[in-house]
Amino acid sequence: MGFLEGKKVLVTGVASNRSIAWGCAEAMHRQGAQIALTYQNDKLKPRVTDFAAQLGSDIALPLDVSSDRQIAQLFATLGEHWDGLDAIVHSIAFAPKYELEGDYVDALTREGFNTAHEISSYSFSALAKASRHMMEGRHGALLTMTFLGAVRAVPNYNVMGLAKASLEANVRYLAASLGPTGTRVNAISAGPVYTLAAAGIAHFRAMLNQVERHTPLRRTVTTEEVGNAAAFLCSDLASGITGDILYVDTGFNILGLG
Ligand code: NAD
Ligand code: 0WE
Repeated sequence: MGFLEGKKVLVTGVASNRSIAWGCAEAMHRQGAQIALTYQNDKLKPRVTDFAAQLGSDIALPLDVSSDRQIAQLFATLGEHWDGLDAIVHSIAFAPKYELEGDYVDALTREGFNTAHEISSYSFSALAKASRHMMEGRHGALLTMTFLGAVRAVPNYNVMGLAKASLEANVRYLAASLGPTGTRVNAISAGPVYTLAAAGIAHFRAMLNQVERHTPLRRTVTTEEVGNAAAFLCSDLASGITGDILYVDTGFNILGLG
């Protein structure tokens, strides 16, 4: 029997079979969780509906986090399927592409800054707020995905690094706020993975190669490994852990020179 048996989990951010969110959904399903997925737009709807079916679920619902109406509607519709919710995986980030190329100060714009923060950080607290009534008093868990660029200046990550720093602070403030209602809030800081979000980034392959050469485990992390850690953090095995950032990055973050 899995350690998420009987838990109802909402997983956002599946766009392909390489998505970190898909690694999370599969791992949590393996541990016995019931899964609901969301899709960002109509183009992704058939694909995500099929992904849900692969996990024995018929719940695939629209969610563009830039829309307050869609956020409210998501939990209204989910409430028609489920009487409560045990966990949410937030695996969503976006900045305009021009922000992720070249020098930070050169690339920076007010609009790029605002979009990165709204889609990548505000959305996590917006989901926490809108789902509160469904999660209260059931040892619930919220989980989001962050990156080392939140705490180090990583070339080209630029304003996304600021948005991830905000997201990590969000984890701590949400943990303090929701802890008394029994809900835990954590993040996984994943090492670089070749997903759709990474495919558009200049020199991403070179960065993966560099990580492989230097990181303690001498390889990059897999979405299955991130998923297994996500399953743990959303389970009662992690009942004493909240407000934390867990590095699942083959050890890269511990390195100094060389
Ligand atoms: P991905 O492209 O598979 O997933 C990104 C998801 O964000 C997509 O499903 C997309 O639909 C969704 N999204 C973007 N804007 C949205 C919006 N307005 N409303 C709703 N959904 C929206 O890429 P991924 O690498 O799996 O990214 C998932 C998370 O993991 C992100 O938060 C990313 O920052 C984080 N992360 C990625 C890496 C990496 O190297 N790939 C490393 C560490 C952390
Ligand atoms: O968080 C991310 C990437 C998130 C992302 C990706 C895109 C590509 C397409 C946000 N917005 C966009 N906008 C687009 O138009 N990662 C952790 C992966 C990533 O992205 C990098 C990285 C790493 C790692 C960008 C530069 C340097 C390193």
